[in-house]
Amino acid sequence: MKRRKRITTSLLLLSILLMTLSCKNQDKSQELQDAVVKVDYLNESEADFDKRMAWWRDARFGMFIHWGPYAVPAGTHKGEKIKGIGEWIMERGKIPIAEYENYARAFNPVDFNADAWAKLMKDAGMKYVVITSKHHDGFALWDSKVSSYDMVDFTPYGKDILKQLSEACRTYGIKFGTYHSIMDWHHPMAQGDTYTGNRDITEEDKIEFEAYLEQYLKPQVKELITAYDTDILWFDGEWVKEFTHDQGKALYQYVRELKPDIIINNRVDKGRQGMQGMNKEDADYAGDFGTPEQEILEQASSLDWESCMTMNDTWGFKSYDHNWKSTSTLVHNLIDIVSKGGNYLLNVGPTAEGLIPEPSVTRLTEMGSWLAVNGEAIYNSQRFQNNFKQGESIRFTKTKGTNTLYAITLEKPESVLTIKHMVPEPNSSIQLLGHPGDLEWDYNETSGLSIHLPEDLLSGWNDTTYAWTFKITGKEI
Ligand code: JFZ
Repeated sequence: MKRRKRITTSLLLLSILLMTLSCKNQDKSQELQDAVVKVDYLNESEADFDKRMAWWRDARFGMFIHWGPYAVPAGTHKGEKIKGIGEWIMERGKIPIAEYENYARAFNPVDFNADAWAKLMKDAGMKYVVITSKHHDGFALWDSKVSSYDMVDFTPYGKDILKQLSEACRTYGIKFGTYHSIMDWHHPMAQGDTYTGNRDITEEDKIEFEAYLEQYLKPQVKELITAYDTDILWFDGEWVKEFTHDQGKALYQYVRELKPDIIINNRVDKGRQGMQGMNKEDADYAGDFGTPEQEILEQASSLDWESCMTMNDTWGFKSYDHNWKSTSTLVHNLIDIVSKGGNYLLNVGPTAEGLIPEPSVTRLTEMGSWLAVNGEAIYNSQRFQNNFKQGESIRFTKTKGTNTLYAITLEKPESVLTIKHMVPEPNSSIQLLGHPGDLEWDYNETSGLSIHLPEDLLSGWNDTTYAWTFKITGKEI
């Protein structure tokens, strides 16, 4: 009896031991499996991050496109001019969903020509594009399988915009990105039908919103990646109360799992600091670059950032907004941004017919002409470590990993241009880009570098000069 008990006990102990062992092994193999498929994209090494961001950092200049059914009313609803930015007309004009849908039903951009748009980007010297796949109004510009509120199923036009544009962009060597709104004024589970911006939300709202993220937003985002291979996901509308920091991090992880080398802006997560939201230093905050809106950082930043800006006062087309910035201002903005280490995402708002407004085309073409001559100071460049500028009218850049330096003057210089913050190599030649021949120069420690500009050269400065780029071999100080 005793012995029996002992055997039973030993057997029991043995089986427990075996069970724990096999359990342990199962844990191990599960752990291994997780390690293979589950990469923690929120804690990426700096080397991996640099590699992924490389093309974007070199690109410097991109086109933002705000386009959707809001181009149809173009700022006027029922004969009334609606205040504010054009793509917000549904909210600002308190237009009910069913009534707004009529604008979508009338959206028929027969003049849309993807090739012409991509060619314009190329001619403007732009290297990438970010187009509204879905803005806050919830309308999809592509043939979505999880929604019929889209370009193909809902409009008389019936063709897929993102398909045409992504293909044309690839033909012209333009990287293709998509703006996607988390807030949705059309989807009932995102409380679109009751959206007011400020109302209190209930537990039920939160549960519904979570379901909207899982069943609608994520599947749509997946389509953007699998069907159009989008290179950038530019999220927005993350400020709605239903959306949480944890959901933001999960969305970032989800997108990276679908396309590991994709680039995602910081509006994917909640908690962006104001317009600038330069939170990358915070490891708990998802997003690859900051997105100051309608402004340029005051100082240079070592974080990645992109200024998005309109050319007039609206993102989406408004027929009566004629407040266009001059080409000179736009070129100066680009130079200022690049000297501080950022990118410029410049917006166009096409018409309901599918045309990019003529004032935008003119300015972009003029910027392209300036870049065709001066682009080597912009693309593939790096900011100066110490001083990005001298006074208000001189900016510096340098070609990555070289001793090629650029001083860009935003105003017509005097006959002697004095430059501090750099020491030329004794045998450096100095040129003004776009002009043949070398310029005379001298250098001493107290007064710095003096470049002598002949009178015939100076008299060549006119209204369409915008800025002059001087190329120097040397080092920054
Ligand atoms: C958002 C959109 O609401 C707007 O329609 C447009 O698409 C723009 C590019 O982005 O607008 C914002 C986003 C962020 C702030 C303000 C407006 N912000 O940080 O204060």
